[in-house]
Amino acid sequence: MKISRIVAASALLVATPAISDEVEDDRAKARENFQQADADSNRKLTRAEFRNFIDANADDDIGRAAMVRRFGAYEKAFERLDANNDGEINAQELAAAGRK
Ligand SMILES: [Ca+2]
Ligand SMILES: [Ca+2]
Repeated sequence: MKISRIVAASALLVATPAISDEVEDDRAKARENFQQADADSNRKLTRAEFRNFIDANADDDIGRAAMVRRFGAYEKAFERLDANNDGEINAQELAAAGRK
């Protein structure tokens, strides 16, 4: 168990820089988009704010945002991300989804 975890960690370390840079880049952009979409700056996205967030991410070609936009699946994506069902998406809920 422990060994396989070390092997996995090593595999991450030797991953090509181009790919990890890209991921890091996307994360930074997504963070920026989150802040811009969060109109009232309460660090949570309502459905309307989330829509803007997805559109901005789609423009930047981040994750599955373009697909969500193409299919108009905002509501579905929102429901899936809103883990605690409070009707808003916070940074933790987003991060948890990003790890899946
Ligand atoms: Ca907000
Ligand atoms: Ca929530």
